[in-house]
Amino acid sequence: MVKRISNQETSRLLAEIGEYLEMEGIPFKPRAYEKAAQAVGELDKGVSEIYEAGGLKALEGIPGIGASIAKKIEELLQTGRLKYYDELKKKVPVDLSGLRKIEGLGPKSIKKLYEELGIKTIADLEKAARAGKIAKLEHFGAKSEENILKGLDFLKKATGRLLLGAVLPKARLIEKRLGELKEVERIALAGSLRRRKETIGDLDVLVVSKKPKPVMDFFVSMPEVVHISAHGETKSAVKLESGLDVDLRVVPAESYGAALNYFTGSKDHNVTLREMAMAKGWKLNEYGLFKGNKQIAGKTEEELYAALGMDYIEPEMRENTGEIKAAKKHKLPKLIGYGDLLGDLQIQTDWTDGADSIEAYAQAAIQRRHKYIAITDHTKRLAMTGGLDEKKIRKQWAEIDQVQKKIGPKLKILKGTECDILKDGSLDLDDETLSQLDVVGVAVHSHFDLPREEQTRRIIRAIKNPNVDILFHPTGRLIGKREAYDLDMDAIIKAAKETGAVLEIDAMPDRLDLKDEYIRKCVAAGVKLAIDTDAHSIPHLDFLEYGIAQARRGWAQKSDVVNTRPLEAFLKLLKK
Ligand code: DGT
Ligand code: CA
Ligand code: CA
Ligand code: ZN
Repeated sequence: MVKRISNQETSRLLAEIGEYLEMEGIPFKPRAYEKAAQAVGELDKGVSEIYEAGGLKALEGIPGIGASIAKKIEELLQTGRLKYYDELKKKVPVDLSGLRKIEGLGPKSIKKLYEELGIKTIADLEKAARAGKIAKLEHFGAKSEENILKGLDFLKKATGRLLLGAVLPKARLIEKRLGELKEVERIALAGSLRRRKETIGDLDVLVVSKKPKPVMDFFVSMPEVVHISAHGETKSAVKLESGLDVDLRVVPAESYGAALNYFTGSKDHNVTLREMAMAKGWKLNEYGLFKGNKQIAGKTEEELYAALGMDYIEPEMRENTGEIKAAKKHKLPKLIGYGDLLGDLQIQTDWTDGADSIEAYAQAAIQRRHKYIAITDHTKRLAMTGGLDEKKIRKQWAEIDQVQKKIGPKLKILKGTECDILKDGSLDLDDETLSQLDVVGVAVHSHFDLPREEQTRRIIRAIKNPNVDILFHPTGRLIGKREAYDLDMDAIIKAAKETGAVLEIDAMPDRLDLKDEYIRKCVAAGVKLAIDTDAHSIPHLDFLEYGIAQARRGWAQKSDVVNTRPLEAFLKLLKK
């Protein structure tokens, strides 16, 4: 009997093993477990199903999982336990996944805090930090204590919302499953997910059905449901093991558009629409648009917007930030489309902290119909990633040329870098080297806490370098983990305009940096944008979608984004 252990749980155990091994100071192995954890987390099938169908061999066949880790997963699936994990955990019995949520608190610090102060949980950590005990520890100090307190504050504010990138794949799975039921006539994912907000409070699903009972019964008995909070004929609500709450509502076919509009939101957008209807003497609610008792629109959203005298508004724009006015005047931008990108411009390979080789990325990019990719490994200051220096990057160029020759003209592999911006705004590679690259990206990875003016000056100095093309993850935020560094974004955008530097929309689900508000400022200022994935492994190449969603939330059009252009035109847009 194979135990039903979820991918999420498996992935968490593997990740924790990696972290325990890191505490012990064991080389290489932690990285293998980390990679395996990530691989399992990104599977679209269940590990238990994979194992059931193909045994140990099938587990070994998962990219990123070697023979010995496959055996561990097998033990877990057969016995429901993992002895190796239990033994490691006995030595440092802490709530590792909880403590790891504090930005900057790595496995080694966690071990030390346990050994010195007996800290096992977030609550213990907070108590010790508030009592000033951490500041007194060797290798910690007042600064670390302050950072821990900041991290604790952040965690409190951030709980309860999940990243779009964590929710969307699960939402689509539910949509597919429910959509296959014969009783379901139509299905739609609504709410903040449909607006592609960067974090999701709960998932709202709508269904049109004449026989809702079997649909609801199926919904509440899905395997990942851990709690049923409502189970009715028109509304059910469940909690999934990922922590995601899902509401399912059954609506009548003639109200589908009105219901979809209502439950897509945002609430502020709805309120403004309803006021417009009222001003005409009509009534708008989730059942339709009504003149007296007569429904005049509501079967589709298009019909609803038309009846209210405006153009259709894409869900990503429905935040009541001017879109309704623009729709009335027929002045909405035509947003960049989900299929409009021709290449990816930020990829880390196994030359530094990426998991895959240049060739493997190239093949994967061809499969995804990209026309070009830029290889952008880290530079030497980021020593823990094995960052490249002037000599080593030239060796990489030779490999790129070799792979290019092998794969032919289907895909152009551009030579790039994610060059570190040093504390004073100078760069981590010499100009001679930078000038020979196709795509120079620059990024801040250190000194996050400089005063606003100094940080702004630092970044502006970097993008003024004539060799620099793109500023990567411009504000450095990690959603739910770390605030953006203190920056004058208006000044950065102005400098980008003056120098022709491109600003990145980093599609990594926990970055989505720039955020929508800044994207709109760039669009208004005529600063060009790049959307790329910041891939550290091949599955990350699929994150482009999140970057495009963010661009659409920032009202960006195809022409605002450099990598919608064919190669030649794209290269011409860069500074050099
Ligand atoms: P979330 O779940 O926090 O990420 O954000 P939403 O936008 O999905 O919000 P949610 O789930 O509370 O409600 C789904 C939609 O239902 C929301 O976008 C608009 C609509 N809605 C909810 N409450 C109200 C309300 O009081 N008035 C109006 N007009 N619409 C509402
Ligand atoms: Ca919601
Ligand atoms: Ca909801
Ligand atoms: Zn990296």
